[in-house]
Amino acid sequence: MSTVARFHIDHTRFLDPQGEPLGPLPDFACDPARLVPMYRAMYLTRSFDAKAIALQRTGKLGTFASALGQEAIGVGVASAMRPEDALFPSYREHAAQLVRGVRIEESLRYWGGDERGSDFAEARHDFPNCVPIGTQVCHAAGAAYAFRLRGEARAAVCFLGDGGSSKGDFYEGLNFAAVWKAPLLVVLSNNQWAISVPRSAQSATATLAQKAIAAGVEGVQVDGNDLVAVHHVAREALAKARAGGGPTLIEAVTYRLGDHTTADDASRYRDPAVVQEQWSFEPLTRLRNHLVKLGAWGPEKEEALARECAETVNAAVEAYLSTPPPTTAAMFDHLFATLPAALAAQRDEALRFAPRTAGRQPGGDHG
Ligand SMILES: Cc1ncc(C[n+]2csc(CCOP(=O)(O)OP(=O)(O)O)c2C)c(N)n1
Ligand SMILES: [Mg+2]
Repeated sequence: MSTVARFHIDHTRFLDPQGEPLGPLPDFACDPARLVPMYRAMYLTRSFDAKAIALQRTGKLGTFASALGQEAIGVGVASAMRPEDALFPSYREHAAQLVRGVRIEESLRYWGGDERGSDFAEARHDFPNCVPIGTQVCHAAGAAYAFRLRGEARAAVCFLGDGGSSKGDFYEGLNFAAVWKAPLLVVLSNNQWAISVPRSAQSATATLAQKAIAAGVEGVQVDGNDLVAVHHVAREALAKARAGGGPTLIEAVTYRLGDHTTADDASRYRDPAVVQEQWSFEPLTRLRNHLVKLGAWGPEKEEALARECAETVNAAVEAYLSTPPPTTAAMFDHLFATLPAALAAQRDEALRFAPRTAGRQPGGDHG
């Protein structure tokens, strides 16, 4: 008998949970001009998140999926992307979307059930939120292959969750991306939960990163609450992709500090003591402590940032709430060049009821 294949999975972490360097840091991690914008983006994401939940609770927004505790992943990865790259997000990646230039009011429109929220004014290359679990891996693999065929030095970046890594679409997308040597980065935000199903009941593998190995894709694991580590591995993976080195899977290990969505109550299936303990690993405090040690941050800057983010978010909420709701016919408008007869009939029927459904009706099923 002989061994025909071996593999290992590396785990990257630069800052410990208190923000202390564990060893030499990459150059960017000692440069406040690079780090402070990423801290600000994480803070804005968290401010937006809290406001969105409050809007849902007061009937002004539909179901919303919070990114609380996962801010370092989206910000670290999106900050490593170039404008011409393309993002394929799940429904929990507004941290990445805000860095890409998606506006808060656009995101609110989307979560308010208004599809115009996905017609981004900036970030024109980016795909809308993907609610069907895992399917975006195939979309991203196809786009990455197209970039390669056209000889463009662009990459497709796709986000999904731990639960999504049990889907066929995940393996199929990775498999083709590997065969095609497509410039694809798949970011697996392992927040330990797929709604109420814990990581241990989803996958028997020691890591989720190793699922890439079966497809011939490089798989790495990173501390998803350490922005420095996330940004570093994403930069390396994207440089490799652009240089023709093929796809990478990054498993970013984190913890979902909030409910699955506003339609969920996680206290029914999680021990609050465990959630409380996970707060000591959360990413904002970790990066802030590091910035303070660099002499780049302090209480005054923190207070100013809090005020600024509140103003930005409140202005976006105003813009969202003053947007006239979409027409009843809008849901049929962008499906087909010529609407098939069955849908045309549904459209006519919907219009007959239109007066009764006038006014803002936040909704949308994100289950
Ligand atoms: C194809 C499909 N099946 C089931 C669902 C219902 N669903 C919504 S979220 C979710 C769990 C996803 O968990 P994970 O991939 O870990 O992402 P997270 O929500 O934790 O970010 C499921 C099963 C869906 N949206 N799409
Ligand atoms: Mg999950």
